[in-house]
Amino acid sequence: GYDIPYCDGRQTIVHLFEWKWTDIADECERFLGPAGFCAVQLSPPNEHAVIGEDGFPWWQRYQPVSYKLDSRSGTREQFIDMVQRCNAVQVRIIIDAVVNHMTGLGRSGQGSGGSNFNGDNLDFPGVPFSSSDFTPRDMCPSENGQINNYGNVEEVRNCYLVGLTDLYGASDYVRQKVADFFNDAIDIGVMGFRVDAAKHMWPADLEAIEGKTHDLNTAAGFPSGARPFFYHEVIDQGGEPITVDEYFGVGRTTEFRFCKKIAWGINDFGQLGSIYDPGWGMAPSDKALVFVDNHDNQRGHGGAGDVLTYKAGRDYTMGVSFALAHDYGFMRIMSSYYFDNTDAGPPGSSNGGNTDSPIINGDGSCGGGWVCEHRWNAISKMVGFRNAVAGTNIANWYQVGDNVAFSRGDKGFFAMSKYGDFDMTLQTGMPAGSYCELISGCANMVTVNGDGTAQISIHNYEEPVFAICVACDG
Ligand code: ARE
Ligand code: CA
Repeated sequence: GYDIPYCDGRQTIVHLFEWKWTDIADECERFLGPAGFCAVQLSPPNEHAVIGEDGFPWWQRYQPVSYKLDSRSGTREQFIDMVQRCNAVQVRIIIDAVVNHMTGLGRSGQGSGGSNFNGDNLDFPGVPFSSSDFTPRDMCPSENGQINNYGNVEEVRNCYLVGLTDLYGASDYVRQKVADFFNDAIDIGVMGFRVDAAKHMWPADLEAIEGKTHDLNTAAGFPSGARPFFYHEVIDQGGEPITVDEYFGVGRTTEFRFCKKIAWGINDFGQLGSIYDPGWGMAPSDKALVFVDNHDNQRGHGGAGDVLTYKAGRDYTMGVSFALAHDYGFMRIMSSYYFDNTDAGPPGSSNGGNTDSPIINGDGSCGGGWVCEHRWNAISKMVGFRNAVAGTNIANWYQVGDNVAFSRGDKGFFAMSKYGDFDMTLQTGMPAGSYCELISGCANMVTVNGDGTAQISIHNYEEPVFAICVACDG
């Protein structure tokens, strides 16, 4: 199926939002591989509009001009080199695939790869797409051709999302062009795709496109017959007719309710016990792609509200650590750049639309405007924890007031204390032995007794998190 990542047991994707390909290749080798990451989600790698009048915003990359691999993040050659270098250290590449639409109306000129285009004329010679490749106007029931009412399924899927020229996914030609784009990436060695705005595409069209895709490239280390990994951006928080389960046949879906659940749970630990809430329509674990925040909701775009971000540093550390310790869904970590202006592009971009490389400080943190949440001590250690406990369920649940703890089968034990002040003997479910507490870098050694109990201590206000596991010592 399309819901299985091929990562040799590695359990976490990191979204390196707006990073350049050359920097991602370096990051795979110097950090992501050794830290045990499964994959990197890229910003859209294909040719996009260049929107200088708005200061080269991040969202120009969600306005495709062609499927040439030539974007703000780099050239085709740089893309190929990145895929190869990341694959070589077991870190896979996932593309953010924007295939519901092309640029907005009113946009024209030259894209990031030099192709001409004219949105108003539905003319994208770089593909090429022309007017017959866009959803016929009479199929969109809204008066102005835009999506105004999320309660009308035809409108959501056949009209223009914020003025973006809507591709006609029922057309064989369009399906083939999109599949060609996917296959080009697959043949280079890419593992999977985040399908942008999948709510606005008919599941049958996605099924047809995915059905045309190649198996993953065995020369890149994938098993023979492996299908690409797909997760679909479907913002379903209840209350709309389009629901995530419509997409389970074509892969996983983004689970936006998880963001809220984590934010509410960190606010009130009493709510941490029901993070996965099937009664609210949340996707089952093997269909859910989960995250604490994403590039939209961290800045008030799609699905915002009640979301933790890097701006709430301590709460964010707790939220991501808890999410990584939990057994629900396949996890993606957000890696951001600092922003105040919600339109602002990456560091360096206001100056001509290019991107500065992150600076890696001596202590492993990032500079140069990059937040690098994935390098935060507790978060990166918990990525290792999640790998070590994969396949186990939550057990030995304990939650009293502002403290929570649980085991993952008999393979690991996690605890968190909101104000960094906790001392208690708890059942860990783990074999007797001496364990390195991961977050402290083994400064705290923990003894699990013959009956599975251990003294659990947290005395760290900034990183009030505790984790031990069988297969992650050292
Ligand atoms: C930009 C300008 C617009 C302009 C347009 C066309 O901001 O003013 O009209 O260009 O010229 C991103 C940005 C947009 C940006 C777009 C294209 O967020 O601001 O528009 O790029 O440059 C809905 C969709 C969901 C979508 C969110 C943002 O369902 O798919 O809106 N998310 C993805 C990406 C975005 C990206 C796009 C789609 C487009 O992750 O980064 O947009 O490729 C309720 C509904 C949700 C709805 C939400 C917000 O919660 O349930 O379905 O999300 O409201 O409307
Ligand atoms: Ca559509």
